[in-house]
Parts: sequence; C-alpha cells; structure tokens
Amino acid sequence: MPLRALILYTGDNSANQTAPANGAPFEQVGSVFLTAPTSNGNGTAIHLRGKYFLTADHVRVAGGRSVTFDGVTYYEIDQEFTPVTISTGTDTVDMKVCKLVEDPGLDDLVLNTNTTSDRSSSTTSVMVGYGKGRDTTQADQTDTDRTWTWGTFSTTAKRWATNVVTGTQSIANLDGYDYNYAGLAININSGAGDNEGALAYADSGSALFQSIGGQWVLSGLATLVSVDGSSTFGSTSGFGPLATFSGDANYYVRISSYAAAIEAVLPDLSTFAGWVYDNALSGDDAASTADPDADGMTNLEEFAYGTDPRTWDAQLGPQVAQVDGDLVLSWQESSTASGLTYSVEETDDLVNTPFAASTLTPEQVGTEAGVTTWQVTLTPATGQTFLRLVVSSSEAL
Ligand SMILES: [Ca+2]
Ligand SMILES: [Ca+2]
Repeated sequence: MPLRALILYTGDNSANQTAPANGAPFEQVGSVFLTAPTSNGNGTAIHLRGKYFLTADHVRVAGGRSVTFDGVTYYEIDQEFTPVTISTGTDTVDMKVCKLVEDPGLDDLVLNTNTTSDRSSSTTSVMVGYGKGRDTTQADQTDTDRTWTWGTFSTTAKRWATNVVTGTQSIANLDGYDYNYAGLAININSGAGDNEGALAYADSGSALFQSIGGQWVLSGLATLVSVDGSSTFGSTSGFGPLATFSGDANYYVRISSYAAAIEAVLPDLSTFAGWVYDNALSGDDAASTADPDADGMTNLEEFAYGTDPRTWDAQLGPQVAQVDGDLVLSWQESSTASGLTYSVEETDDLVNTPFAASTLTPEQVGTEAGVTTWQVTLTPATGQTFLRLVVSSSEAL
C-alpha cells in the first residue's frame, strides 16, 4: 500500500540523523509538511536542481505546504506551479516534479541511468527518508526477527539506513492505486546489521541513493510498503524458488527508467524561455519587454542581471556613481543566462546625438552567488557624457 521514515533494525529513533560517512547526499532530502515535520510531515522530498524537487505523486503538496531539508529553514512550495506527474508510454508513475518558491541552493542531483548496477545486490545503497520512526511506547525487542510498529508524528526525523536491492518489480494493477511503473524492491532483513532500514509513514518520496562508478546517484524514489503500520525485519529460509522471506518488502520507482522524462520537465535556465518557466511568468507578464513587478527593469533585463522578475529589486540593476570625479557605471550579469550581449553606449547630447557604442572597456570587479559584477569608469574631460547599458539576446523572443 502507498507508503507513508525510516525505521532502523535496532529500533533506535535517535540514530543515523546526520550525514553518513560514505558521502551519500543526505542533505538533498527533505520533509513535506504543513506547519512542522514533527506535527504533520506527510511525505519526503528529494531536491533535484534549482527550485525543483521530486516526491511521490500520492504525497499531498497543495494547501500551503512547505519543505525543509535541515529541519530549520522552511521553503514554501510554489502553488502557482502545477506539479508534473511523470509518465512515459503506458506508464503512469507515482512520482512528480514539484517546485519551491526559493532556490535552496543545494547541489544538482545526478539521476541514475545504469540499468545493470541499480538492480544488483552488490551495489552500495543508502536509504534517506524524512518520516516517522518506531513507536516509542512499544517494548524493545531483541529477537533476530522483529516487528516495529510505526510511531507518532513526534518520531518524525530525517534518517539514513542501508539496504540492498533484491530485484526489479513491475508495479501495476494494485487495488486503489492507479499507477503502473517499473520499480525496485528491497527486503527488510534481520541479520543485516544495525543500519538496516525500513520505510514508514511519510517516507513516500524518499531516496534510494547508490554509489555507481564512484558517484552517488538517485536510483529509487520510495512509494510502497507491503505491510502498512509496522515493519517486520525477517529472514530467508529455503533455497531457490522454494525460498520464503519472513519479513516485509519496500518498493521504489526505478529512476533509470524515467531519468529522461524527469530531465524533460526541468527548464534550461540558460535560456530566456526556461527562465520564464522557472519564474512562473505567463500571459502578458511573460514577454521579454514586460515589467510585471514595475521596478523599471524589463524581463529580459532581469534575466540578464540575475534579478527577480516578481520582486521590486531595482537596487540590483545598473547603478551610476560618482567616484573621485569619475563617473562609474556598474552592473551585475547572471552567470546562468547565455546568448546575451551587454553593451555600454554613450552620447554627449541626449537630444541631438543618438547613443553609440562606448569606447570604454568593461572590467569585472566581483563574483557572487549566481552573478558577476562589472563596471566602466569615465573620466570626464570637458562637457558632459551620458552612459547607458543595453542588453540584447540572440534568442528568438
Ligand atoms: Ca521588472
Ligand atoms: Ca525585479
């Protein structure tokens, strides 16, 4: 049934709450919640790139929900962006791409495309989920095989655990679950060490990271558990086709089958069109010449300067200052945008002489997150000179 953090074999809810030593991208996983993860966390988010994250399609993201990756900073989910459910051919996948209002500034995640390694039990796999732990009122267990009941919201935390993929699993035709897709299965084993983990409530959308070719990649997104409400760590008896497993299974969307479909949803932020999509501009507000936030900078200029087209931020646009008798024109350029030309033009007579290319040479004077800063310095001889900055794009706008 549709799932719903990880429960560790040991039943210790306080363990594995900081990044594992092997370097798995623990920081990319967050909680989807209404007011706080420990009050109403209802799913897990995996940060993909920029403002975009993945979660299970059955996880509710509407109604003013937010995401936190560290439990401290809350990021609002962009309700103006309609989540994109991943589908290919006849597959409808229990997975969607959603968007945050602000970019959390995390690394870009690599999606697995290796269809041999992801199904292999010899591949190093790490589960990271932000859901419930075990029920703390349940007595501690010491038997090899053990069943942990899922706890209350107060047990919600981000945890990592280890496991191994037991094989692929086609997910289709389940009652009350209108999805069909390629999956990966894991068994919840006893005797696999203290870090063996199982999915619990709010782990839907959580990550199965694998180390493949020396790189950590996302190979699975958690969707289903075989038993709701508890997790049984079991053992295998018998051999070959007669073998039976006494524990629970957990299931993931197999990312290698849908990596291209996920990538297709993500905008190319180096283009104006991708930037418009990323900023959720539509209709007249999406034109390159429009200025929906009325800060005097057109959308094309905001794209070029790396400013926010939805917020009045003219203070980040080009500035003119007098420095020791010199005239300094400074501006910032987006490090992401491409196909742009920034031209300094000048005239000595606003009325009678058209602006023409300036002979001043721009110099780069700074680099900050996402932008570089440039300036030209004019040392006036006699008379007056007016400077302006013109931005043009090679893209069809
Ligand atoms: Ca503007
Ligand atoms: Ca603006």
